[in-house]
Amino acid sequence: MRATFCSAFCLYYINLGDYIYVANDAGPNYLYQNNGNETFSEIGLYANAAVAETGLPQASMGVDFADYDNDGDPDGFLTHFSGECSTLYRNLGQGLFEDYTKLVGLWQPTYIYR
Ligand SMILES: [Ca+2]
Ligand SMILES: [Ca+2]
Repeated sequence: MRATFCSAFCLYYINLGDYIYVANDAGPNYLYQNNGNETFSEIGLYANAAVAETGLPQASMGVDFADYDNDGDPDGFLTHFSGECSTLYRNLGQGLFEDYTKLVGLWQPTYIYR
């Protein structure tokens, strides 16, 4: 696995079959695909699940996967540092995702904690 930079522990394992999603504070997030031979390949950018629709990474703080649209594929929801919006990655199947944050109206940034 690649080195990560997390000011807080932001590592989550999900059961997408054979994938592990790692939410990184600083930098793109990682999506590891099981190669079936006891190794994993990092495919986050290829799968379109590493950075926001803007192409920029977000300061990820938490992640969970659930099938919000009931199509059988688990979708990813990430929270980020204050001042950034949360991100919804819709699972298109075949290990590919699309940023649906704006489409579902979740694009507004969270409030800064004071
Ligand atoms: Ca991140
Ligand atoms: Ca789904």
